Amino acid sequence: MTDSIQRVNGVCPHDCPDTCAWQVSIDEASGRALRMHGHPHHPLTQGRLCGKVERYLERVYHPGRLTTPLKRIGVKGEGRFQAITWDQAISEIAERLQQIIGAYGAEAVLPYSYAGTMGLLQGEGMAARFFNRMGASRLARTICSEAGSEGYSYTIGAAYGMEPQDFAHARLILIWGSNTLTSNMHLWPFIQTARKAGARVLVIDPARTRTARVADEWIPIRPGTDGALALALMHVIITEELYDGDYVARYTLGFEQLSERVQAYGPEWAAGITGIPAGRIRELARLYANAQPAAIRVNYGLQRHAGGGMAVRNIACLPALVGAWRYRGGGILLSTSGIIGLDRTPIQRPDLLAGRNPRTLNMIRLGDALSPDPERLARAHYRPRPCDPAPSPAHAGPPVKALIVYNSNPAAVAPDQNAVLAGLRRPDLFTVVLEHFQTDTADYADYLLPATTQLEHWDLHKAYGHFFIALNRPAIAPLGQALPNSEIFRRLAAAMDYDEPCFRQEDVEILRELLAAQTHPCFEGITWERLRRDGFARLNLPSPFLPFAEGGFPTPSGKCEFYSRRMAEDGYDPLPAWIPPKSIGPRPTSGGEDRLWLISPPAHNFLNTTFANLERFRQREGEPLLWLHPQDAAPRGIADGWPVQVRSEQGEVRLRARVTTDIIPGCVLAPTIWWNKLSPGGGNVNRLTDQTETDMGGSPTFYDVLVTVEPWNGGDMPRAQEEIARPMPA
Ligand SMILES: Nc1nc2c(c(=O)[nH]1)N[C@H]1C(S)=C(S)[C@@H](COP(=O)(O)OP(=O)(O)OC[C@H]3O[C@@H](n4cnc5c(=O)[nH]c(N)nc54)[C@H](O)[C@@H]3O)O[C@H]1N2
Ligand SMILES: Nc1nc2c(c(=O)[nH]1)N[C@H]1C(S)=C(S)[C@@H](COP(=O)(O)OP(=O)(O)OC[C@H]3O[C@@H](n4cnc5c(=O)[nH]c(N)nc54)[C@H](O)[C@@H]3O)O[C@H]1N2
Ligand code: SF4
Ligand SMILES: [Mo]
Repeated sequence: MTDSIQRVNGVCPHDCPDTCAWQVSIDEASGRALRMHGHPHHPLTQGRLCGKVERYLERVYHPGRLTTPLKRIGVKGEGRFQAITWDQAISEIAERLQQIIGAYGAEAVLPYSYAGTMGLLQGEGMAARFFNRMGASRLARTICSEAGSEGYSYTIGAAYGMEPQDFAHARLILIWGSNTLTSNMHLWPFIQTARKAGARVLVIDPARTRTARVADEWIPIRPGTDGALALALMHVIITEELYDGDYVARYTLGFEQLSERVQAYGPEWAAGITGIPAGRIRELARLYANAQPAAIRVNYGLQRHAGGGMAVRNIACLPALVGAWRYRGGGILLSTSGIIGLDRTPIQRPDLLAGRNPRTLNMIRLGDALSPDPERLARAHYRPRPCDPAPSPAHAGPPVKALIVYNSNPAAVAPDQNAVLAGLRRPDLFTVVLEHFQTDTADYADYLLPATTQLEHWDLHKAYGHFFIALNRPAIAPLGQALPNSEIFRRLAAAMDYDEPCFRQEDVEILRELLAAQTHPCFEGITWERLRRDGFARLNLPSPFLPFAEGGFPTPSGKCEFYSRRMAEDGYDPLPAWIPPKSIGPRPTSGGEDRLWLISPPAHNFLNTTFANLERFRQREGEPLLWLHPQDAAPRGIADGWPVQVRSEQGEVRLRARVTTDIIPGCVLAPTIWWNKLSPGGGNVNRLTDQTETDMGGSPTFYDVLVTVEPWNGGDMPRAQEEIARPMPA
């Protein structure tokens, strides 16, 4: 009876550049969702969802979904709760927050959130209003992309570049620090189109990923050394006069200084650092300069190192040097997030701060932020640039007494996990978690509140991997007593006596108002009615989109800045430079030279920790693995499939060895992010990472960690699936 089946337009909320438009088929009689479909008319989605989200209903209807408010009865971390009513939960939370604010000031409250949903409303919408009104500590959302975005923006001016569909017109494609088939699969059809027309696709990565396997060539590189490779490419392009002199003269700043700078950074120098033979670097430079249009897809993998910001800054110079921006199919794509001047003030209402200027804490230093030691709390203050003053412990502000977590799972995703867990265990810390599932973080909550999924609420989305915005309509009724984040914060605001009218606005009203308030020309003609009808719309940008074909960079000079005065003012080297990752420098004595370099990029079947608790996706992924080259396995007496113990200065974990030549010698790779409580030994790889920040933007150095690896001698380690039936204590 097809006539009783309706399709509802929506959009995938997850932290993925593709921001797919979807349709949900609904059985009208029962109100139950039957199937997820990729929107057939969206030019990027092209009717296909990824393997995770095409099975989204298994997540939405999973028996583990939280459906009622819960209050802790066990010890923190144990995860024992009792069901309570919404009225009880809201009034008790509000009362406790009022007490904390009364005793310590509003800065003692810290919101903690990231990109569980990228929605403008269920992300930092009503929540932002609530915390602005309160005057709570602010959170610098640095955990993913800030280093690269900063580095890119110093060179280009803002975080935007090529339109992804234009990769179809490239003759050479460099996939640089991106596992496109895993983390950005809707770009791939355009890359395939280019290949059919003769383009070559090269992948620069320490691992032979599934993307590297199907590319024309894998160029293995040591992690954290991409900045050196880019310098050497510029050296060759300049000394062999392969650059586009006309483009450089018209549209770039600082070519003379750059030429002088790269003299010292020849291919022989870079070979010793990157592990790529000098001859190969020369060939690559010539190929890149001559094969126009050449496109670079650079992703965030290569900026999770101590010099990650500068690495992206260096790479971002390349397209201007060879004039690639002139052509459709030429240029570079890191993110499209900087393209729209989306004005968020109508939804976030910074005016509610009413002149207050609360401190900003860096989310990647949650371990420090939750420490009772004022020196560590001071270190957690957000300090994105060298010129930003470091606060003294005396001025660190009140200790964090309340933590309100939504759209994030810090117990599993944040670096230096032992420090994070020590904080979450603090008996005097009041913790509220809004979630779909009882995550590792939820186990530490005093109150655990059930949130709706994207199928159950309204939202509006912009993308960071293309130029479309999309409207999400609820397809089904909320499960159990679950509520949208917006409604939870609305009720909390009422209980706190925040009586501004903006806390009584309904979701649809907020979104309509947000859209109507946009004055940027790229929103012209994008109305609520149109989005309701079509589901999505391309921003009003020229097509084809050649943003810098004739300069017009959004930098202070209007040019692509090889030399950046702004960098000098902010405390950086104003020219492209080599900033080594911390794992390359002098190694501390404890482990000596037998230490290996750990990277932990996204697992194919999870999205960060989302999906990692669901049987199907865990089965597809197998179990927490450590890729290890035979040359590193043999001297350690490790065979394929053996349990291994991996240690860093921060902590240790148990993983299963996958001995493979898919990873370069000296480097080990652990696909992640697994849940702690579903991992052998009760911890994931973030037990090993630390709170060190990148050179720019105060971002994490997740892929810049030295570890020792040895066989695990605690007897056979149960396979992941057995483990799950019987979670192991930490
Ligand atoms: N399936 C899936 N998709 C995802 C995610 C997920 O968890 N799973 N996560 C989402 C999120 S939050 C993000 S931020 C995005 C992008 O997330 P990214 O972290 O950019 O992920 P990848 O595209 O996998 O690219 C990382 C690649 O960089 C490589 N790499 C690591 N260090 C270096 C280095 O120093 N140099 C070079 N050249 N390569 C290096 C890794 O081996 C890996 O292949 O993906 C999103 N999409
Ligand atoms: N070792 C290592 N660590 C990493 C990375 C890595 O590559 N290696 N990657 C890093 C990166 S790039 C990122 S972006 C971060 C990701 O860190 P997070 O953004 O914390 O990502 P998730 O683990 O997916 O957690 C999101 C949580 O939000 C919940 N959620 C989703 N939608 C909603 C909603 O509408 N309401 C509420 N209340 N909750 C919702 C989900 O159930 C999920 O538990 O992790 C970082 N950590
Ligand atoms: S996770 Fe990414 S690829 Fe999968 S449906 Fe969502 S936006 Fe599309
Ligand atoms: Mo991310």
